Amino acid sequence: MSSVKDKKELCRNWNLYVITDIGMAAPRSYHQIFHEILLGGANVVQLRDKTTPFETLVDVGRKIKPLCEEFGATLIVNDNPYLAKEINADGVHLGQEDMPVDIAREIVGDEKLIGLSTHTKTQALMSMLMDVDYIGVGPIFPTLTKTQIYKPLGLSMLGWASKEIRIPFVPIGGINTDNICDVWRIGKRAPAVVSAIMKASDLTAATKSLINLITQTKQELQ
Ligand code: 3NM
Repeated sequence: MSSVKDKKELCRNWNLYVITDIGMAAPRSYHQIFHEILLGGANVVQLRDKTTPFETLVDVGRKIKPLCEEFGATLIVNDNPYLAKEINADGVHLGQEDMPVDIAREIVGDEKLIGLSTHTKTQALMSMLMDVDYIGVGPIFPTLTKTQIYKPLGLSMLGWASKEIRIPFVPIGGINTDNICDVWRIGKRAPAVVSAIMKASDLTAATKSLINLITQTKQELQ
């Protein structure tokens, strides 16, 4: 990746942003989890783990990075720009309470993606003034995956974001097979999911079925 334009283009080509959770997907190893979702066709995957020690995550990252490359998928690391740098991930995703974007940028450099979670219209608008490549917009629906201090935003937020937000964005929070078509119809952006895939018995099949629903919805809108 070289220019800002290339990075934006990459984000715009994402089909389904799958965030991993080793607890939910137990007893699988990280390698198994990533392999299954990459086989399902997701072209952006996130390593999200708030408890495993840094050194262990470095080992994990060094194994999954070549796998993501083999499948041509973008690898994002949650929270920690040092981990993103150490394993040469494609980017880091920050929360509102994490390290400021400018400091993360100094650590990861210009070539990597920086994503930022936003939970209000103000945060989403402010992100356009920051050095971020994409934002998360959520939670759209109630979710049990993350302890939320923010109220669900609802689908109307996505209608607003698709008009007002001029950088790539990813709808997130409570998205599953029941609502992913509405999310695409209104947001027209690849959504991010955790439990809809991590809690499935077959991660590959669950990934394929969400991608198929998005593809069908896109075709209906053409
Ligand atoms: N971030 P699920 S909601 C990691 O609102 C995360 O920024 C959110 O999990 C945000 O797909 C969320 O299982 C959890 O609802 C999404």
